[in-house]
Amino acid sequence: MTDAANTYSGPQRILSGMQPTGQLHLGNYLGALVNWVALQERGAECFYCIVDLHAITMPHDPKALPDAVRSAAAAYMAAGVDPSRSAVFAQSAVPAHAELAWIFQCVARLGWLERMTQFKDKTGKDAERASVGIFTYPVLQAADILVYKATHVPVGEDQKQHLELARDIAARFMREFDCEGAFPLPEPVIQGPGARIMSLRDGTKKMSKSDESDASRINLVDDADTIARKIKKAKTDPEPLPETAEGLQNRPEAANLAGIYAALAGTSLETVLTEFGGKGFGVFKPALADLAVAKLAPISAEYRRLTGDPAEIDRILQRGAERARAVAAPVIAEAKKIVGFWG
Ligand code: AQP
Repeated sequence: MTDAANTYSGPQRILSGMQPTGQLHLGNYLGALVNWVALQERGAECFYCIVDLHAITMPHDPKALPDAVRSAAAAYMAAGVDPSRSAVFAQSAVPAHAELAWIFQCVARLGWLERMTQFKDKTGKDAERASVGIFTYPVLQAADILVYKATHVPVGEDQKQHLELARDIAARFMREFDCEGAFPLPEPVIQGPGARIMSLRDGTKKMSKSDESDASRINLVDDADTIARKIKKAKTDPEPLPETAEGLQNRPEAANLAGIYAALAGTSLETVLTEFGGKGFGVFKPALADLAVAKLAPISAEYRRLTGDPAEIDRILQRGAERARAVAAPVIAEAKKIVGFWG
């Protein structure tokens, strides 16, 4: 991580985004959306985009992409993002993201990107055949953040390394072009027991939209029966829940389910274990299913209502993009001037 000092003195601003690559799930909700809404409620200036430029780094269906963007926007709003307070928009509607990403590609070093674990996880042994876009993905992410001079980025634990890279890029840009204070060094906001939600089928793998098994995740649009069934079938071990968090070591599935309960209840892992320690999964799983249904049913109902009116979602996305473009315009103009572009 960069050890540069943060000399930026502009306003506090929040930026985050998700890929329109499938149904948003409990990991996206507890790891990111809950914090997005909390920051909005605290009165912060928030920019929440649907990162469709990132979505095309992997094979995708162009015909399905616009609806996937609308669906993600509806999920944000169903989870509590209020478009009259927070800008909700598609990344591709603000060209300054791609412009700044190019400048940052010329600042970031190849060796930095080679260390990114998500690239290795997503491409596996097939890295040679991966798109260049998936390799430079974290540079675009740095541009997403810094094109708004965002100071805070609410994300799940998996994005920590990318946030460190964004800080390194900002610091190097300012050093190289002698423009200290031009950009903030953005801080990740990673908090709560929901920061890392794992697959229901394998407690060592993160819950993910692209997991082939739908049983591995709880989608925000799953109905009550589906949620209860997925929790009932979730992988566990034969031991009862322990009374303290230390007892969850080397029990990834038990730790995951207890963590999900804590995050949904808005409480600590210790409190959950005080209540359920010594009890088996035959008792714990139905309690977790009831809690998950109670928390997610209103989100799912609101999502269905919102997706029933795609024209209204488009209007919201247009308004969000206008707000975003207005904030990004002077930042990209300043960055172009700093690197010496003509005009
Ligand atoms: N399992 C998770 N636990 C906690 N937070 C998570 N996030 C994702 N999965 C978990 C957080 O959700 C935000 C949006 O992620 P994304 O859609 O941009 O991409 P991702 O991190 O790659 O999510 P997926 O589900 O794994 O998508 P695919 O399968 O399309 O790659 C981020 O803040 C992330 O931390």
